[in-house]
Amino acid sequence: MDLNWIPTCCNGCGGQTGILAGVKDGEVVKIKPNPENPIGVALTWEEFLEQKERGARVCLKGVHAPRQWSDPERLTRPLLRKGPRGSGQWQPLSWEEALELLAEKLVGLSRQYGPESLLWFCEDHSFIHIQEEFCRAYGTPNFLNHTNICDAGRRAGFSRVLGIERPLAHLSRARVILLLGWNPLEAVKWMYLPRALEQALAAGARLYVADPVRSKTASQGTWLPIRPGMDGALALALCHILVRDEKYQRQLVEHYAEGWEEFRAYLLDKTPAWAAELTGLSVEQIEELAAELAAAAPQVVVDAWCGVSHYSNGMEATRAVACLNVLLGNIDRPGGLIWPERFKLTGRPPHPDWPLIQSPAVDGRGEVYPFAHKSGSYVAAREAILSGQPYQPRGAVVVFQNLLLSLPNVEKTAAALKKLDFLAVCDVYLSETAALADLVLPGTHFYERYDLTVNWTAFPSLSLRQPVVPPREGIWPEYDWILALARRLGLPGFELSYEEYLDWQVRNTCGLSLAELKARPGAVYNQGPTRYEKWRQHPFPTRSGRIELGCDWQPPLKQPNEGFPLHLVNWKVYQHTHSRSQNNPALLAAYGNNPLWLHPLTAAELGLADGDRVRVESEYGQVECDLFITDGIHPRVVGLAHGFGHWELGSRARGRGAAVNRLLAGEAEAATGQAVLKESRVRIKKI
Ligand SMILES: Nc1nc2c(c(=O)[nH]1)N[C@H]1C(S)=C(S)[C@@H](COP(=O)(O)OP(=O)(O)OC[C@H]3O[C@@H](n4cnc5c(=O)[nH]c(N)nc54)[C@H](O)[C@@H]3O)O[C@H]1N2
Ligand SMILES: Nc1nc2c(c(=O)[nH]1)N[C@H]1C(S)=C(S)[C@@H](COP(=O)(O)OP(=O)(O)OC[C@H]3O[C@@H](n4cnc5c(=O)[nH]c(N)nc54)[C@H](O)[C@@H]3O)O[C@H]1N2
Ligand code: SF4
Ligand SMILES: [Mo]
Repeated sequence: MDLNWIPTCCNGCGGQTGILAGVKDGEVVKIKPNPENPIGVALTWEEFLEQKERGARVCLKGVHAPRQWSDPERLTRPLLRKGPRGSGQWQPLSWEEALELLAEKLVGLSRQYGPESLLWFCEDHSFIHIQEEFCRAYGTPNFLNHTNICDAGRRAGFSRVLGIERPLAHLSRARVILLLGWNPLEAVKWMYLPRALEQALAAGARLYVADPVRSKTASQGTWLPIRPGMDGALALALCHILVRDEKYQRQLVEHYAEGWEEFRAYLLDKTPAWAAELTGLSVEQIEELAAELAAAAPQVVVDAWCGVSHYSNGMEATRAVACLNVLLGNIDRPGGLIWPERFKLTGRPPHPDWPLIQSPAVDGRGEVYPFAHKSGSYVAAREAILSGQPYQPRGAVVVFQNLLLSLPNVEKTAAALKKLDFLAVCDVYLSETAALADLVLPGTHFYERYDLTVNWTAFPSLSLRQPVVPPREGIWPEYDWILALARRLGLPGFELSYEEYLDWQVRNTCGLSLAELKARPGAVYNQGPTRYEKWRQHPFPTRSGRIELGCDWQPPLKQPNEGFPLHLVNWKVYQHTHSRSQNNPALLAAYGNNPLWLHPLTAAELGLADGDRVRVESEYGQVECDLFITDGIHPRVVGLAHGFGHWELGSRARGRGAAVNRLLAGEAEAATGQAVLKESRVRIKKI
């Protein structure tokens, strides 16, 4: 078939993989990887140049995204609620009417309660600058984005030690790899990762994966079935052994770090026996791991993602992992943890006529949560709606977020959203969150709009998402209605069209114009080389300018008890993205339900068999699911994939599987406000 191949970036998840969209007669027929974009190729400049001839990769969700674009169940026009919230009665509106209503509501909120009574929630990549600027011009400090339900705890843990929010694991060149609560072969954050791990293994690297579940990544190496929430103990015991045996790498510790003596003292009682008791791993396993890491250092990676940071002790556990990497001497070294150099994407400079925002944010960022990410805290904002403290939020705009299924404790989220005077939601589908709105705005599919992406690679790289087809009839790109709303409200600084705005951003980021970026191969601008050991020239971006060693780890708050004797964990599956992909028929055919995983020994104890229907109960809610008996899970742990249990979104998504967030307490991690998304205890009963 004669297709027109247009370079753009996938947004099936936050990975932003470079793709070429094959378009014919206004239809996205097929997609293939874009080898000019490093995300599907390699982390470092040298490997990117060497490997792009071999092609790039996309994942299954990216391959099947055209099915979501063409889904007849997508929203195509603004909807106004009729009848009670959530009753499912809607009246279609024109965009003119919808924007008039939205403008009237926002003016009303601001006049009656002050602009800070408006909360704005959005995703963390897509057209977020313009949304943040809208909030600044309107006068609310309550701009929040989803980083704080994603990796805010991880960022804070690494940042406190290294000043670097997101060091990147150089897996391909590592000789020993220890992954804690990270499953990059399924929850593929960046499409270069699976290839990098394959390369490391082919070159003889040893892989250890600590996870209560034998994930696909764990099955490629030595699985360490750790007790949930105990990763910090493992990392600290590894530090203890390195110090005890004087096997740590000295250069960074002795010449670039603060807090060494205190940290050393802190480690004294973090013995392998102490960690074995907590983690359920053996002293021998821990000693072996330390010896392997020490022997291969500094060409080693220890990295931790959501399986560690989605706990009440997640920030401190990540901090322990960061300190361990320092002792292994791998910071910004080949085969270690790389300090990424990236382009800095900024919106326009602040507008002189925007108001000075006096009110503090409602979610305690920087105060109650001293190490909060600038994305705020959704969980704390939800608490503020429910409690009216420190002040009462009255309205919310939610763009590209499904708060009902993504936040821990579904009931609480529903109660909070129902309490608002006004809720507007912009989504591709009538999601669970949209279903509770007063006003629903149809969102674009990512084939239908622009965006700029600063890539998570070890060299500056900027890529363009561009419309490969026009928005479906009746849909406005999100940025266009945000600009139109700002103009309607008379807010200064929103005169440019979005293309002009983007042109400004591209020029200020890399010096090219938007047209020049579009014309580049793959619509990408890469600037090598990768530079290592940048700490030789530059201070670490911490307060002291040095590495700051230190940790204050405790076991997680929620331990199983008599009433709720099992841990419940959850994870992402390869075939789906969070709660957004479950109406895609091709992905449902690949993975259509999320059974509860249970170990055969525990099943025998409880008299349960594979395929049984069970009720899972926590202190906060209950769900029903089918059992999947497997020895790929720790015997004291049960687990569910995240993203299922829809009661809205679309006819194919509805009624499949269980929503794990119904079972979670809905707390925030104490230092960062990060949502605690994996720590839970339950009991199960046959029904
Ligand atoms: N297919 C797919 N890919 C994705 C996404 C997606 O939705 N779908 N989302 C993207 C996003 S936004 C992110 S942030 C990344 C996240 O990527 P990951 O962090 O890899 O994602 P998760 O599956 O949430 O968690 C990883 C592992 O932690 C384990 N785990 C749970 N509790 C514990 C524990 O106490 N200790 C340890 N050691 N492990 C534990 C889980 O069993 C799981 O295997 O994935 C990205 N990639
Ligand atoms: N229990 C538990 N909860 C978790 C996690 C977990 O591992 N366990 N993972 C957490 C993590 S890491 C993350 S990042 C968050 C993600 O949480 P969210 O950011 O809320 O992501 P989704 O759940 O996919 O919801 C996105 C919504 O946006 C809509 N949408 C998709 N594309 C577009 C678009 O282009 N335009 C518009 N306007 N709308 C669009 C979708 O239909 C969907 O309703 O979830 C967190 N929640
Ligand atoms: S990982 Fe898959 S879904 Fe996510 S951006 Fe890349 S290709 Fe798209
Ligand atoms: Mo995430």
